Amino acid sequence: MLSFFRRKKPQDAATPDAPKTQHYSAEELAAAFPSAAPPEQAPAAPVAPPVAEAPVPTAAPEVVAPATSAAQATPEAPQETTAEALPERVLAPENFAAEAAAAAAVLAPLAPVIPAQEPAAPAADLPVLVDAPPAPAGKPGWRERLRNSAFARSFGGLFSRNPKLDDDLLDEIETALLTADVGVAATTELIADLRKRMKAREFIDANALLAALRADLIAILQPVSKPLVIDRNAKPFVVLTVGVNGVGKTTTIGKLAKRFKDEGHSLMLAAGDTFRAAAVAQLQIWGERNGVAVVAQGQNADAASVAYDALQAGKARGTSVLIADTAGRLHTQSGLMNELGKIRRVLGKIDENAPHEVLMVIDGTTGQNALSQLRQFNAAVKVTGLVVTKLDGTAKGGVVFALAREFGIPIRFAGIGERPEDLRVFDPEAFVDALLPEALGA
Ligand SMILES: Nc1nc2c(ncn2[C@@H]2O[C@H](COP(=O)(O)OP(=O)(O)OP(=O)(O)O)[C@@H](O)[C@H]2O)c(=O)[nH]1
Ligand SMILES: [Mg+2]
Repeated sequence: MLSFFRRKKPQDAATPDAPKTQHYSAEELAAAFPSAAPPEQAPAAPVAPPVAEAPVPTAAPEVVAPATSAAQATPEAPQETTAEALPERVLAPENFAAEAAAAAAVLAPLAPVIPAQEPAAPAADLPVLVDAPPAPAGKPGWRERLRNSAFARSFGGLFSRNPKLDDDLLDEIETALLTADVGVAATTELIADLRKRMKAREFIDANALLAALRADLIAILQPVSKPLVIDRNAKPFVVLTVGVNGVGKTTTIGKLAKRFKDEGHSLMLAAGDTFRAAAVAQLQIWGERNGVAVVAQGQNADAASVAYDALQAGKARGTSVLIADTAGRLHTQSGLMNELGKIRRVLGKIDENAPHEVLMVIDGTTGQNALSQLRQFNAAVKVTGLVVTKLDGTAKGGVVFALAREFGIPIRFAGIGERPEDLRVFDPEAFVDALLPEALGA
């Protein structure tokens, strides 16, 4: 079975305002990532005068096709790929070369096509295949992946140490919630509710109190449990991904691409992280794996221009979903935050409803800082949905409750591992069940 991708960790990420200009040759890339063939360049389109309304018509995008034989092209028969169907090596749909040529033709009038850049990426930036199975479906998968969370660990021996219904038990629960990053406001409310009900003798034992806490936690998350619905009339439905460095934006795009393809959507990706050549290469590899066209202009291109070109191409082709990547940026850097506003405005010139979803990716290990991240991104670009990643491993998990309570922004997906199948539609019951199993009170 094929699977997925690990790369540098957030703490390794360079500061977003420092230009990242490291280049690698195709040979270095091939050595670092043997299963990914270098992307083919779409046929060069003729040079045409720039279009007046194009926001920043610098260089035309290249639509990068996965390495697939043009002779095998069957344009009208998109191939569905599932994880089970994927062989060990990179796959692409048979019709890809024809699709890429069609996209190149659409993009031709926009501006000159720049020569193909060799995918230049440090090995650490590329998704690496690792041999690990996806988490099982449903609640068992969530339990398996979240069992090491700080939340689950702080509650581990709590009920066996405090089997009696008393203030000590409540104090311990309060400390555990705060330690797990649930936040002061939500914790205070939860404890006040439990205390009131305990005094009213509503609980016959500690187990009953645990059941009430689980229900209260689920109730905090229910209002934000609103799955992302693709409007099939949008053509394309534009998803703009944003977030600070290294949170999992590009990986999430790769996982979403597989999900949307499996659901029968036609897709296009826009390589809007133009800070690093490696970021473009990383997205291209995800594109190859999923057989999805990637619109790119290479490193240092204007991100808004890439997004604009991609949306124009997607519209012309009748693509159903366009997902745009952006460079990671610190929420405290106002210049970079303003750039996101520009991307949003430029997309709106083509489709006033675009982007239809501004998906902010948040690293579940971040803790309370996630709140100020979301506050700033929301102010800059109006976030409409969240993805909380890296909830597997040692994430505290509690910040999800704090985010839900303070912002009420829908949590669309949760990342509970690195395989495409490990991006789960957010499920409050499965999440709370994994953090705080019923059996703890037994
Ligand atoms: N364990 C785990 N790792 C994840 C998850 N999502 C992403 N990652 C890892 O997080 C690392 C960073 O992921 P990227 O997708 O490159 O992050 P990014 O936000 O695009 O990073 P920049 O473009 O540098 O801002 C990679 O090693 C991913 O494999 C997840 O849900 N669980
Ligand atoms: Mg990225």
